[in-house]
Amino acid sequence: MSKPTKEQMLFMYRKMVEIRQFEEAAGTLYQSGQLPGFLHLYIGEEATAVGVCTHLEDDDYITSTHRGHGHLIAKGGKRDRMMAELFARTTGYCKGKGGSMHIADKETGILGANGVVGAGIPLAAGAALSAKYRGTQQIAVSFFGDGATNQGVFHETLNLAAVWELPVVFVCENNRFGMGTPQREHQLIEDIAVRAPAYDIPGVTVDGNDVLKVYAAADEAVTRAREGGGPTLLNCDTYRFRGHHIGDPGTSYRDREEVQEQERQRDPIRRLAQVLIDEEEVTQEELDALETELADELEEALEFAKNSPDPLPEDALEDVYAGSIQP
Ligand SMILES: Cc1ncc(C[n+]2csc(CCOP(=O)(O)OP(=O)(O)O)c2C)c(N)n1
Repeated sequence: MSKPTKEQMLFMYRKMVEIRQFEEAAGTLYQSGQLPGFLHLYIGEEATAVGVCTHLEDDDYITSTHRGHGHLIAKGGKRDRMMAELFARTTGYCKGKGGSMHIADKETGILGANGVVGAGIPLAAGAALSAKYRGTQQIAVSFFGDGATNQGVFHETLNLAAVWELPVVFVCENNRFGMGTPQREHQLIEDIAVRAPAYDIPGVTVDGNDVLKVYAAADEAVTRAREGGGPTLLNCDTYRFRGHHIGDPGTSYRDREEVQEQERQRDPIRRLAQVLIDEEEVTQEELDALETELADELEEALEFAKNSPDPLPEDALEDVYAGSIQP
């Protein structure tokens, strides 16, 4: 099993904390009425995005979901421009026109969060096909949930990506629920990796809340894709600590005790902190200092977002790709 260096582990810790802080702040801002739009929090699932994206180069691609902030930060998205997008300001990644579910940035290979469940899966395959056609070393990664694996587009894409040996990694984040529906009520399989042999590609399941396990499994999948070996389905067993969206308390379809148990036992940030302290001679004080530094940086990101201008009404006519009928 490939093991990251201490520096890589600290980098992954930093990224997971960046995501957690961003999400907690976004949740508070939304609930106090300061953010327009909608919000799906990723709290508890940070290890998946970070364990995978740590292997990616700047010019590799990712496609994301409605629960996308974690993927974007892990791939290099900046919290100030993301926060500005949530505030619908002109300095946001989409000039305030996209919001939480549509953040995209071609400079960092982020081909978009996506409000359509499963829609990022074929987009990643398309990006991988383009990389293969152009003969580059780039790969594409698609993140999606357990619910998305019931979509036809998941099956069609895995089939074609396998046939064409595309440089793509399919990363399922099985957080055990599709909205308020527990996994056992929307599919009879428990281990989603069993869907991979149907397309004759490797399927691997890991503890998605253990960033070191995700890192090791992603290493193999990314290397395989980059070296021309074709796609892998990487299934990360994780858990959503919060409701499906910001307005969902998340308690009507699961026991409060179950959530508390998951938070106690499987918090990916606390688990990595323990490893750093036990095995890498990092102190709690050093981790606290890092968190303070990142909290200060987030404060600056917030100030940047709040002080950025709103779009003007006429900006709605820019960046429109549909043709218009002139009278
Ligand atoms: C094509 C489509 N169908 C339905 C929805 C409504 N919807 C939004 S999120 C969601 C559940 C998705 O579950 P999953 O893929 O497991 O992702 P998770 O929310 O658990 O991260 C559904 C059904 C949608 N956005 N798009």
